[in-house]
Amino acid sequence: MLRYCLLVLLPFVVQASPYNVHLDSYRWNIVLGDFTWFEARDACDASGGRLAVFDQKNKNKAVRQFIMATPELKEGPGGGFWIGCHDLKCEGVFEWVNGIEVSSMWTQWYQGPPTEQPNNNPAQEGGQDCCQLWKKPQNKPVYHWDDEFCDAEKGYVCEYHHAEC
Ligand SMILES: [Ca+2]
Ligand SMILES: [Ca+2]
Repeated sequence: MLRYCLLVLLPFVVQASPYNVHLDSYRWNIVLGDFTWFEARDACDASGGRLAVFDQKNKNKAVRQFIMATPELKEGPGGGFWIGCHDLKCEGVFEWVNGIEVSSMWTQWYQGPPTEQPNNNPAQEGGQDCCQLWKKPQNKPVYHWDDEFCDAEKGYVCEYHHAEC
């Protein structure tokens, strides 16, 4: 019977990333690999979560510190990790995937909001519209936020929220 159950369940066992961060009723799963922002968003949605929404300092800090303390993540591909914000709807107006405007909450952009950075020129073809925790500065990265080309390939951070009972 046990063998039968295992055989039935086997196709449903998915490879989960071992990099998990817990804080209060939140869990974040950090995935290494080469994914566009859209692929990352869809993967998080399909697994019952969403790309990370770091609208509070303590949530952001827990994940950043975990990445900074984990060599495999620091050496991962893509120079950063996708998180759940973008300015795809309106250039320069970033919003989280839950629809909240980024500038209305706590923020931690790398060296100021992207609109003040020269590499966010909206006239540039396919401007930078998707958010990452950026591996900057290279020698001692702090993983603050940056806008990046959405079709760049890197890992990502999924967020799961469990209702407390
Ligand atoms: Ca943009
Ligand atoms: Ca940028």
